[in-house]
Amino acid sequence: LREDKAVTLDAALGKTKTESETVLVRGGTYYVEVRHKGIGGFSDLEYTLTMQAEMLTYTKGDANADGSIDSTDVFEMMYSCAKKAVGRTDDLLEGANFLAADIDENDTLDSTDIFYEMLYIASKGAGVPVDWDSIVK
Ligand SMILES: [Ca+2]
Ligand SMILES: [Ca+2]
Repeated sequence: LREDKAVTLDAALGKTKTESETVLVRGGTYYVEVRHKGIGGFSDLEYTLTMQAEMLTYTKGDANADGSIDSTDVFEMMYSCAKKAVGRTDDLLEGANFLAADIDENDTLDSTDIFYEMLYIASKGAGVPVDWDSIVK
């Protein structure tokens, strides 16, 4: 199991229903760990686990999802970074837009992603054959 959990949920015993928060995760294999914190545990407990998944589609680098990768995306990324840096939580890049902006796919939007974005745009503009794999190393 991965140490960094996508989501953790505490549920009460008995006929209860508990819903987790919605989490944004990349495609991959995920595991569910169910455990009881008490002594001895309750291995015969019955539970139902339901998961809902929504597939998000995006184009890497197109942070504002307007169909092109250009300076307006850089602006959106810088604006989101700057707002987050001063503790604001409103109108940050999120969901598919966040995934598109997280160029190096480390689940964080920071100046490194902005650098990669600018390098990609500059290379394209200069007519240099470029793809994300050659940018992100
Ligand atoms: Ca765009
Ligand atoms: Ca990143």
